Formats: sequence, structure tokens, C-alpha cells
Amino acid sequence: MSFFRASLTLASALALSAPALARGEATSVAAEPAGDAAAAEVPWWKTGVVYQIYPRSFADSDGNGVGDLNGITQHLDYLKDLGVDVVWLSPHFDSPNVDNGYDIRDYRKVMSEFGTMADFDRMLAEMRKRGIRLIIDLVVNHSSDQHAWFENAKTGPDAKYRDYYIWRPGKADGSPPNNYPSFFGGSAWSRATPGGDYYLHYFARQQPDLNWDNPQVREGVYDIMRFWLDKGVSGFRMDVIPLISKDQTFPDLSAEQLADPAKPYAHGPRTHEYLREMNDKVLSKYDTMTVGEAIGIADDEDHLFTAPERRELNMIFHFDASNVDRDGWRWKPWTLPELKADYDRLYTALGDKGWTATFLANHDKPRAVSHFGNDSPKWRELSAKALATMSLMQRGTPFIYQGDELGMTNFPFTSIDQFDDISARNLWREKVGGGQVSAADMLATLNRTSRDHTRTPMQWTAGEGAGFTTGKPWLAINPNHDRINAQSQQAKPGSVLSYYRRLIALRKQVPVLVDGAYRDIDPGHASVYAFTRTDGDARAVVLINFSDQPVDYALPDGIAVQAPLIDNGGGPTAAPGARRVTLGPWQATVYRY
Ligand code: TEU
Repeated sequence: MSFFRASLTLASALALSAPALARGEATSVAAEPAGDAAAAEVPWWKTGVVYQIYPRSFADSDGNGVGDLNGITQHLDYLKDLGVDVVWLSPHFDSPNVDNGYDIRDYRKVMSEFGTMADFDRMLAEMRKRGIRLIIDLVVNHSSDQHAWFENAKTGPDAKYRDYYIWRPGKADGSPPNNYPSFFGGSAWSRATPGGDYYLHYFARQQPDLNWDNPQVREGVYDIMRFWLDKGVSGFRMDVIPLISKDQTFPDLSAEQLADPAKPYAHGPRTHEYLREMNDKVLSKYDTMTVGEAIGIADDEDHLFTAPERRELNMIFHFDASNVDRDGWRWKPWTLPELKADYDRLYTALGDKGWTATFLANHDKPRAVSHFGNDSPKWRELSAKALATMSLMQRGTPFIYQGDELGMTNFPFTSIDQFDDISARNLWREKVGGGQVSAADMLATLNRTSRDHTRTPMQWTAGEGAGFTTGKPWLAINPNHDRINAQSQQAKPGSVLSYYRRLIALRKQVPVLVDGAYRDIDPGHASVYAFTRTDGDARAVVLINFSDQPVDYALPDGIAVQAPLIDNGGGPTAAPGARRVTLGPWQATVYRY
């Protein structure tokens, strides 16, 4: 395979029509020069770069303080300029918003705050015009308790839809059927009526778990999927998908299991049977991309979901690296070798054939630069670029969370009243309310960990409302939008945004950066992350200084660098032939070698 194999740009390659998409005609990205068989083998969901939009916080077109679909449509040229190929849209469905759309009331209706189905159709058509595909969030482990199925099911044991959810009688003393905890605090069992049976909810009590063992539930889900695929969406990000199958005997969890309930919850007996069925009946009939949110799944279980011959999903998100600073709900200090070990375990498990999704943040995480970089004014831009280099040069489909391409930072919370997220508010009630943790301690923790950091509105301009809204934003805008915003970065060559653009373009020009093998060449180094991407003679080495001190670095394995492919400006690059390089603070460089 030649080093510059082909320019793999989806956008320029195809003007996609909905029927063509639905027929699955565009299974791979066109390659130049034509006839390069190797390039044609790489499917669009591997070469593409994905951008996650959290619609509530992206752009508000009508001044009600809540982002909406028309706001997204207005900013598609921004995404196109960035080089985005695929948008993952967090839930846009009708919802009472107990968990910001992850509690769905009607899977075929657009959330009224976000607009109408006509707005959705126009947004999709405008995306397609620009060669951008859309994947949507499939949240089907649970529905909202206001979904018509649950409204009916809760009326009693003989209700038509009773068996769409999971009901068990309480114990003799009236307590819940077993000791399952909810991820959002308290028991995973609640009663719909006093003295009645309990229903299961792994998340909030307003998010009852669907009963996937009921074939009608599965057919119902498949119909929802077809409904959106027939409109022309290109696939799904599947919320907590390993959790769909339950051990219906509901054994109590051991103390060890209770420390990390995602693990037992993610190992129900029939998950893979259901995913295969979903693939056979729905996904295989369309040209799709699927990414599972695989909480509770170990690296060496990845292939069970993603090995092509198993016909389940294309890739899953793993969370070990992003949870490197977590001990349950608590924050803990972390080291670079620990972070690298998390990636190394994953890539070792994936081997040459496996595929994953790479990401720095999502709507459940802190801001990338505050989480893994240094968000002080001095190092924010460089460290944001260094992190981008890490994520976009790793092996997998990169997912960029909205605003990270600007180096947006965590929000400086000073009071619990400023939080919107149900998980933060419940945690506060449980731990601070219960007298176990001081308010100051919990506030310090949430300032590191809260999901609301990534949910504050997108910072488009320095003006009032940050160009996000002309009204009162639903969640406070970070006061630093006067310094950190898209407008000021658009035309500035040294901006974080410009660097993201260059990285994305580079990834499209240099195929080994997409599907070359990954190897960490110096796992123990305390401040340098050095890894190679190789495919035969095509070789690149990525060097990132994760500290605010310069490092004189001797390359291992006899590597001598050639010309740099990209550099984040953290210091001078080394001359061709060098076996030692000086890495400035937070410098990141990709060399051929
Ligand atoms: O997330 C699943 C999940 O496990 C996280 O919410 C996790 O509990 C959290 O990151 C810990 O801080 C998915 C969605 O991404 C999330 O937004 C939803 O709240 C959740 O499922 C329920 O649908």
C-alpha cells in the first residue's frame, strides 16, 4: 500500500441521495486515484470523522434559550469547513427531559423545543448536500415513564403493554426485589402504585427499562430504527446497549459487584442474540454505521460486539481511559503511564483487525482540555491541540465533542444550584444531604467530574449569549466565551480550531493514520506519549509532551525521524535524521520515520 494511498474524502466523493443511502449503494468512500483496491476496502465509517452535537446546547435559532435543529442547520458550513463527515446527534426525540432527552416519550416525534419533523428533514437534506452523514441516538434500554407503552403498562398486571417492562413483586417486608442500585442513586426498583409490583430502572425512576425478552418490544425497536433509516439517517449511536438483556432471576449483587454495577448489568445472557437479530432484520438492509456505548465491557470482550463475522456492531466506546481519574463517583489523581496503559490494553485486545471509536469527551464527561490537559491561560491552547493530536492520530474513528475543537473548558461552578444534571443533583442529595460528604468536598469533585461541563452552551462569539442564543440560556454560558469562541478562531491560523482542521485534513491524506497498526513505543515514560502508526513501509510516529516542562527525548527502537507531517507549534521540530528530539511544553508532533 502506498503511503499517500488516496485522498479519502467522503464529502467530495459522493452526493448522497436518500434512496441510494437506503439501498446501501454507498458502502465505501470513493478513492482517488481510481482503481486503488486497498483504499476502496476501507469503509466510510472508518475513514470519516464524527462530530457529536448535543442539540440543547449547540445553537438556538429562535431565542428561547434552548438549542434547536434549525440552529444546527445554520451552522453546517462550520462543520463542513472543519472537515466533519458524520454528525452524531444526541437525542432529538419528544421527551419530558428528566435526563435531557435520554428519556424518550415518543421515538417518532421531534422534541418540540428542538423544532418539527420538517425542520429535521431540512437539516438532514442540508447535511447530505454537504456530504455529511447523520447518525442518531438509539436509546432503547429504557424509555420515558411517559411513553405510551409505560403509561399503559403501569395500570396493572393485565395491561396490554405490561410485559414491555420488567415487573417483580417486592419482598415480604415490602422492600425491592433485590439489591440492584440505579446509576443515578438509590434502588433500581420503584413502584408505579403504592403496594404494587416494582419495575426495573437502571437509571432514573422516570426511565423504566424495556423488556427485551418480549419479542414485541424488539419488533417495536426495529420499527423505530427503520422509520429513521428510511428518512436517510446513516446509523446509530446506541445508548448503554450492553445492558438490554437482563438475568431475569435477578440475583443480588455481591459487594464487589456493587462497586461497579455496570459490569454485571452489561453481561446479561441474551445481548448478543438480540444484536445479531437487530443486524439481520434491520441494519444489514441499509448502509449504516453503528457505535455502541459499551459501559461495563472489558477490552478483551470488544470483539464479541464488533468482529465483522459476528454481524452485530461496527465499533464500541470503551471508557477505561476516560475514567482514569475516577474511583466510583470520586475524582482521583492520574498519571500518563496509567492513561497509556488503558489505551495499550485496548489496542492489544483489538489486534490488527479490530476497530474502535476514539474520543476525548462526550456529553457525560468534563471538557477534554480541563480533563486531560492544562486549561490555564498559558497552556490551554497548546494542550488542547496536543490532546487533539492524541485522539485523531490513534487508530479508530475519531469522535469530536462540540466545542472541544475550540478548546472550551470546564465551567467554574460555585453552587449546587447551578447544576442541571440529574446525576449531580441526586449524588449531592445522597452524599451531602446524607451527611457523608461536605458540600465543599462535593463541589470540588463536581468541578472536576460533572456532566454539565460539556453541556454548557457552545461558544460561537464573544457577545452576549455567546452567539448561542438571544434569550436566556437554559444552562449558564461559560464566562470565558469572551476569550474562547469560534468567531475569533475561524480565520486565525494558530487557533485550536485551525489546528483541528489541519489534523482532520491530514488524517484524510495519509491513510496509515487511519488504519495503520498502533503501538505505544514507550509505555513507562512519565511525560511523553510516543506511539507509532505503521503499515508496511508507511510509518508515522506521534510524539506528545504531556507536561509544561520541555523534555529532551531519545527515540526508542532506533527510530530516526523524517519530515514532520504536523506540529502544534509547541517548539521547533527536529531535523530529518534526528534520533533525539526536544519537545517543548505540550508540544505534539507527528513525523514520518
Ligand atoms: O450514559 C450511560 C452512563 O453510564 C453514564 O450516564 C454514566 O452513568 C455517567 O457517565 C457517569 O458519570 C448514557 C448517556 O450517555 C447518558 O447521557 C444517559 O444519562 C444514560 O445513558 C441514560 O440514558
